[in-house]
Amino acid sequence: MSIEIALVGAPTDIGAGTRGASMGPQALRVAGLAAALERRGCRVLDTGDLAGPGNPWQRPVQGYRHLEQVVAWNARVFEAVTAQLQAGRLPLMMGGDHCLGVGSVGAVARHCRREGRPLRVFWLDAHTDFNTAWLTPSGNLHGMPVACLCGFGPPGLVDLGGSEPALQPEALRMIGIRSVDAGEREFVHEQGLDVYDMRTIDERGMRAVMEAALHGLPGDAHVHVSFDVDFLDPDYAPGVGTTVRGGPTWREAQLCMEMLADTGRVGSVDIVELNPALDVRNGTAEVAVELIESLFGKSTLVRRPR
Ligand code: NNH
Ligand code: MN
Ligand code: MN
Ligand code: MN
Repeated sequence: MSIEIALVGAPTDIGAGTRGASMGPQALRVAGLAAALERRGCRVLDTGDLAGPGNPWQRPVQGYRHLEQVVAWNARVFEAVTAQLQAGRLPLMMGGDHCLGVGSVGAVARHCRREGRPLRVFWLDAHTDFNTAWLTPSGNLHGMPVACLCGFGPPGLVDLGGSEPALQPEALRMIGIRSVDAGEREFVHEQGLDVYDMRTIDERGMRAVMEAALHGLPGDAHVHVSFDVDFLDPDYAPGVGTTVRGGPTWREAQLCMEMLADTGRVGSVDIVELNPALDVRNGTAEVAVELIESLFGKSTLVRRPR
């Protein structure tokens, strides 16, 4: 039986420093996300958009901007993603900004723990998102979800799925990194995150990087792909709030997605940080959809040449 994908819209920019990611879910729909997945042979259920607090556009308080609203949104995402996993569907969370990864990955981590399945999270991003209240230069919670998932962050986010941290650093693989804040960098090293930055991709190539990141993946593993659209080079993806030059090209990103698809283990996905207010003719949303097609098995040739 074909897999059934549940699209879960989370239209908010509550954790970002630029407004507009709240329009991401609609832009992905307009770019044809559901039809693309159906072309891959998946059944698609669009569950619509979650509702949550508006963006009051306030300054950070004790290192966090909009903490209360970020907690509320993540609680809803956690609940919705959990419900789809329990129904046997593959949740695809359409953000919204990347603070929503706390709820999404948190729900997946708890589901995997219940089922006794190992989890590996691929964080495709220009940024490591490993800030804390005392390290952050901005207070924006979209720079902190990985730290929160590993147990470093405020109550309401670190304990969303229970008392122990959702993730151990060993479960994470970060690809495409090229912007890490000074204090964040020390903390990334201290916690031993497995980071494949752009220099590594330049030197070894995307293929070797993905082979290393996939190495030892258990046969029964659940793979979660958290795709921050700013992973991509801004030449291909201008429609994000925090562009960073020197990212993967369209083709490098395709290879990354194809190699993830080849595992046959992709069990949940986020598409976040898409900002239609900054996009050009919805082109970034279209690129995101093309990459998701590859993540679900689109390839040029039916059989790989030997
Ligand atoms: N590191 C910066 C911060 O914490 C920027 C984070 N922005 C992102 N992360 N888009 O993916 O403010
Ligand atoms: Mn399951
Ligand atoms: Mn991110
Ligand atoms: Mn990013």
